[in-house]
Amino acid sequence: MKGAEVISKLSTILNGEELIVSSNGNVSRQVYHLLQGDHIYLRGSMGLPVPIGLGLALAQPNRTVLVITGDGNFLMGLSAMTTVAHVQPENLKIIVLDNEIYATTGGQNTVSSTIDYITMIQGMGINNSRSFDMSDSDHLISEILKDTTREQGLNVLHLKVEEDTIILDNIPHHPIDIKENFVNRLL
Ligand SMILES: Cc1ncc(C[n+]2csc(CCOP(=O)(O)OP(=O)(O)O)c2C)c(N)n1
Ligand SMILES: [Mg+2]
Repeated sequence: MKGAEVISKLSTILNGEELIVSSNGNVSRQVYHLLQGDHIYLRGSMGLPVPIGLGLALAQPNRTVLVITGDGNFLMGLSAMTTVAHVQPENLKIIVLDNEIYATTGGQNTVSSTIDYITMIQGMGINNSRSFDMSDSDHLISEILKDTTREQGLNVLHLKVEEDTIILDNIPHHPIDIKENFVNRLL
């Protein structure tokens, strides 16, 4: 299963009220096309989906904040996970789509293949984290995604996914317009 297929499944599970922060590159482009809505689609700013998701979750405690991030982005912003673990925002859910590469920029390897994500995340103090290898099996993806997005409390879902072969074009909106549309949604 590829990251795009996971995101496509999410479209049948989310209720439309969630505030989504998607990582720059192909992931935000996939979220833009497959989930739609006035969400935060990062462009250029690699490593920031978790820090932005953390701030948003604290500022909007009554909304579910869903971070959808590639592995390269997650690892680049890893230090923010220590703050997430410390603060434990109840309304924050993080999905890591781990294809073990920087797919957007040509498929260079990330260091994901040698990282035990769950040990690392638990070591920070986040108990509610799960990992599934979707690269050779679909497992029960709908159930897994329902659990992650609807369960009470902070949780992190790490999914090994197959390499995306289709790299989408840039989102046809300026970052300022993306931000304004998102902010208007909160008013
Ligand atoms: C600081 C910084 N370094 C590099 C880039 C170029 N860049 C854009 S997307 C991307 C890859 C992101 O990888 P990942 O989060 O794993 O997503 P994938 O492309 O695999 O879907 C890179 C290296 C950037 N935008 N900013
Ligand atoms: Mg990746």
